[in-house]
Amino acid sequence: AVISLAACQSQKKEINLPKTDMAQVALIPKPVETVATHSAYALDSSTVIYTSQANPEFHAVGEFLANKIKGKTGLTVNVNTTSEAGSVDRIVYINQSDSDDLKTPEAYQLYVKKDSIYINAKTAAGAFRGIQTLRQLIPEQSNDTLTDHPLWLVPTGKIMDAPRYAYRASMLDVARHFFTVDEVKKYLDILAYYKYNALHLHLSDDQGWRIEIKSWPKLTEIGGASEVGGESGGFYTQEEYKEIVAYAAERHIEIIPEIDMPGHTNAASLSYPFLHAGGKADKPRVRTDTQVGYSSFHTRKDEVYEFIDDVVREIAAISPSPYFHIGGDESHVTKKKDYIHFVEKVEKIVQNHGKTAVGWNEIGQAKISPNTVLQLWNEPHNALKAANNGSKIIVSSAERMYLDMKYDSISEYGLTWAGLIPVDLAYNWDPKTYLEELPEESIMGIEAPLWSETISNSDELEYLAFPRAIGYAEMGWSTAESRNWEEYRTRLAKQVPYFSRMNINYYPTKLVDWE
Ligand code: TNX
Repeated sequence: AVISLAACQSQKKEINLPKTDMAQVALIPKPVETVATHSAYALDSSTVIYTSQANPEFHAVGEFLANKIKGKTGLTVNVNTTSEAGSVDRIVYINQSDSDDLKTPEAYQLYVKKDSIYINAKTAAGAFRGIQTLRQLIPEQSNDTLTDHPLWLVPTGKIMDAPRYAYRASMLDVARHFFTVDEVKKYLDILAYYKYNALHLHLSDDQGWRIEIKSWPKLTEIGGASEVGGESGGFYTQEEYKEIVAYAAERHIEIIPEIDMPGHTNAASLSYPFLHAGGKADKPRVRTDTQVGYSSFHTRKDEVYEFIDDVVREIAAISPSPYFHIGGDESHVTKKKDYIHFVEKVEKIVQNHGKTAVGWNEIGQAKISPNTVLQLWNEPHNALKAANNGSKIIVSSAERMYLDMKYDSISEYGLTWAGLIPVDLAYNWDPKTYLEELPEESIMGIEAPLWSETISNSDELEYLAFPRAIGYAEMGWSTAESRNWEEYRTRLAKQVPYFSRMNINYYPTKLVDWE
């Protein structure tokens, strides 16, 4: 007769579980503390997930886990309902906890015991991060010999974990080349697996405008119809944008919209010529090249600010993020005094719509308010000045973090203006020591931008993003002391089965002995 493991357990017959080592699993980002207890939790269809009942957000985290277990193992695991009568359930509890040990919203505790798993967190976001760790602990291969059906042996032990930085983001430039809703969703899936919590979308640039603005329809009719290289471009309707926001929210990732201005605005000015500065700025025309620094909005016309007010209002209404990114980079044909005037006015517009402004480091030339966030890509002095005035800084060093830089001289896509960024250089530095003068408290977090001049689909996006974005995930989450390239590269090598299963392209750098 066939005897299930559950039945065996109920009859107190122990099967001999092999010795495991939780501390040897290739977890990325590396948790703050891992204590292995060397036994195993046998995952099979008698597992049931229970979540803090009253909280629908925790229930959703449970459903997310059940889905991912299904995808990885094929097992159907119930959430908040028992499995078929008679079997002894092994339970995964996802609990809302107010333990003092959980110090930040994304902190979590994960206990894996022989017959149950506990994930404790203060918030659903914390539980969600914990779920990613559990996903990584579930082996790719089942054990088919211990009993009459396959078991996925999860190593037992405990993990106490919390992020170093509250903000861990990537940016995707959907303006130079448009990326479809599905392509953005796939990127979000991978970012979530490595505990990112924000994706900044660069929604406008000289070559294209990518978000529907109902009060200014030509932005997408005209401005949305082009991209680098001359293909047809594209844009998100507001419904599609909301779909991206909702998909990200299910993964506890925030979408930060950027409308880049006063420079990088050729597509907008082509749609509505009154926006164009004149003077040194190039006359608007369809641009499919990759030049920068030639366009500018007019900074002294009231209609320009009325236009911006409409754009910010419509986007703010569909964007739950507290942040609105106003760009501000490379406005080389805007006079400095006009630029400063513009930034100060647009910052106020953003604030009037209930959002906190974020801008590239050039906005530090203006008198920005202390709650405005500055994204540091190339000018530390502007970041330091803003930080001294109370602003938080997002570290996005072009030389270390630009996902659009080539890995090495033989890599296929990418640019080289900020240097080559091989996978070890990308990983092997620290935001703190990189800019000593910047107090740690001023660093809100890190963001790895992916500009899209040379890429136009998921395969190419993934080639540049992976594996480097995985290193930034660890840089944003794990403690500085726990990071070590030689040890990290062995964990990175073990991500291949995940890449294969999820059909993720990556650059197979020789610096890693891929498995
Ligand atoms: C600089 S970084 C830019 C972008 C380009 C990128 C290419 C920044 C704020 N501006 O307009 O796409 O270089 O690497």
